[in-house]
Amino acid sequence: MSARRIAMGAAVAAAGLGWAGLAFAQEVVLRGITSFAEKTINSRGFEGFIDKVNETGKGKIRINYIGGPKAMPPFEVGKALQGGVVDIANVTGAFYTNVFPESDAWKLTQNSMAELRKNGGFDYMMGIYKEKMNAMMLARQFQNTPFHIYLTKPITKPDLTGLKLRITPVYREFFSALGATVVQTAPGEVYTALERGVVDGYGWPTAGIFDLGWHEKTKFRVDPGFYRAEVSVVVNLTSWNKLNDEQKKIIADAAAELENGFQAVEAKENAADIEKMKAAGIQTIEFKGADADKYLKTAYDAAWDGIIKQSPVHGPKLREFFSAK
Ligand code: 173
Repeated sequence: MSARRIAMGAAVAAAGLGWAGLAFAQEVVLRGITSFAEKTINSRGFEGFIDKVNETGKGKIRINYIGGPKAMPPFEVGKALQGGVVDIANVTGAFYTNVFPESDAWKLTQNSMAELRKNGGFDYMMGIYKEKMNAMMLARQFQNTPFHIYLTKPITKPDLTGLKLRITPVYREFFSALGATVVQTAPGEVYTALERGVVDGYGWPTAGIFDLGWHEKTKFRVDPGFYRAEVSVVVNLTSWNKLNDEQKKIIADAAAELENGFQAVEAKENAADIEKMKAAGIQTIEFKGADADKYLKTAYDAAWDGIIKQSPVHGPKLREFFSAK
């Protein structure tokens, strides 16, 4: 509860619960955080969602936007959400495998979120969210954007032997299977790692490197892309359950609008960044035929093997729900 709410509550009590005061005191304030730099592509959807909630929720519900990685390290957001230190977060599953390892499986979905919400896959995953994080996913933004390997040195085949790459859990098993040495960092450390030559490249989705200045240090993008990036709005269940139906609806409506509307945004952003990379002289290394097949098969097999090893009961179920039929 914010200091202002406590103060208002006290004022309302002193005034003998006047109607206007009571209505004002009922405004609930949720603490919101993003695990990506503010105003960059991975945060903009969430920032629009907050604006929408605060506009339609006036006097009823408000999200207090605390900010991004300057306020909280990205790999701590899941724990903060689990413990109710924050109520609502913009985050990707790879950043909270320290809470439960299955969170990273979203990257392996080959069915749309609309399909997963129908076929039971979403509900199955929400059971794990509830049990292990006391949380629920409200909206997935990215769902048709692959990741790529970005490099400072060229390669000619799907073999990363001798290269040191920056990773998150998204890329660990795959890059390791291709022979790379890997080093995990938050996005905020990638620029310096490239600048100092500590890494020869990194994993990242199709869009976003210009937001972070990484294009200055990047010479190659490897195609095809692999997996599907996931960035979502996740809410603490205790905080959610305290809301009344009207407050829940304001949030749920804004979330549905975000999830359904984001596919047009990501398509446009991805196309724009591919053009910008060309213009910036970033060359494409494209695997074709058997090399491309091997590359993608290694990507999915290595990642599923990793998840199933860590989660022998849920892993195979998720693979069934998430894989293309
Ligand atoms: O590379 C990353 O930091 C990462 O895991 C990620 C996941 C989703 C969107 C953007 C980056």
